[in-house]
Amino acid sequence: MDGDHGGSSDVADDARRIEVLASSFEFDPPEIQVAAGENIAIVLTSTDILHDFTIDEFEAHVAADRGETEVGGFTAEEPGRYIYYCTVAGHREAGMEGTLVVA
Ligand SMILES: [Cu+2]
Repeated sequence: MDGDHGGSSDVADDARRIEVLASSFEFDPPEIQVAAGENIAIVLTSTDILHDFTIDEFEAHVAADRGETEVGGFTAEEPGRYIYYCTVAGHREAGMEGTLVVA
């Protein structure tokens, strides 16, 4: 665990793994599409400093320090468009956001 940025949200056994790269200050990909009700595992790799991937509505959270890869899960229950972002101080403000599309 990485101190302030805490543990990862639980990952379901059948989750679909989606690889995400985090760097200052963007996510690759900037948009992720999933099906409503689908179990997702975000496989987050940081290319530089500590970053995380957070979706408030689904309590999704995973943090990765430089060069690390960590996994965190969520289930997107409701169709819609949601924001994923990095909670490290100043990162979201610097543009570190992406869009989760649940269809
Ligand atoms: Cu960040």
